[in-house]
Amino acid sequence: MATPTRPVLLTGASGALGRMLTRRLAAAGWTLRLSDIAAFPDPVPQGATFDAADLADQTAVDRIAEGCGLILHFGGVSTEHPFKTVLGPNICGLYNVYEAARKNKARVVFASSNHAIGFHERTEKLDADCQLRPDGYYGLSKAFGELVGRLYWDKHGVETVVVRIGSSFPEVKDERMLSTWLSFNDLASLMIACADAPAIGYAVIWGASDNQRSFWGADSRARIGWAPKDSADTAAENVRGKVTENCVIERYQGGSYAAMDYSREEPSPRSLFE
Ligand code: 15L
Repeated sequence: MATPTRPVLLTGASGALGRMLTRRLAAAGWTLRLSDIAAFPDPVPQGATFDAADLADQTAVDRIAEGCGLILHFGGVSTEHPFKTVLGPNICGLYNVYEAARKNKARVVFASSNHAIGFHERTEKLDADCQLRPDGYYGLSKAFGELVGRLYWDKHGVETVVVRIGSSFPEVKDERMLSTWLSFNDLASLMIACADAPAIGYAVIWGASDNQRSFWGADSRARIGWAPKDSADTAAENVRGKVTENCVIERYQGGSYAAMDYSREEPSPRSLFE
């Protein structure tokens, strides 16, 4: 593994995934520029600095990204919220991050989410070029972010790896996660592969471990040189029967996010306009 030559900006550093990546990437010898709107709760490791910034503030984003060669963009609202809450960090913030990437000729790894495609049914096996079907305002902002990445590659040559993260937690918590789980080890190794890959262009990868029950199929992982090593399969017995009684949650890949504020009459006719 080559250590990146220019500093690496990690937005969302104070979140659960940001803190985990900080520990691992700093230990790997990376020079990290950490940022978040919230204070960094851990001791800042050697080789790293922390600078608080609001992603909606373009001047602040320009400041934290200056001189960086890689931006791991994990910042912003990370669960379902009203549109107005999502708008600043996840929509304006995305634009600010990509403008900064363009100015600094930086590669971007965009932490997208399965909620960008959450209204696909669980019976479907999706390839990464499937239709975007967001399951809420948060998922909509992730779909927007994926398209910003697409635009900035086509128009400005800014490279992006979109990682459509499933469920990245220390443990598998329910039956859905047998399909969506991404281990911390696999996420960290994916970040390293994204830094190491010689040429990426625009690539979309399912952020999931090697789960037999995965909802997801083909993507660009071979181009990045990444393969997950962990699997949710070993947790199958522990979570057996951990399902809800809500038919919307259980029908769609996005699970509970699809059911939030759901006002369509159920069951919807599958044959129409699907
Ligand atoms: C996400 O995008 C969220 O950030 C995370 O908290 C989980 O809800 C995850 O999706 C999931 O779908 O399990």
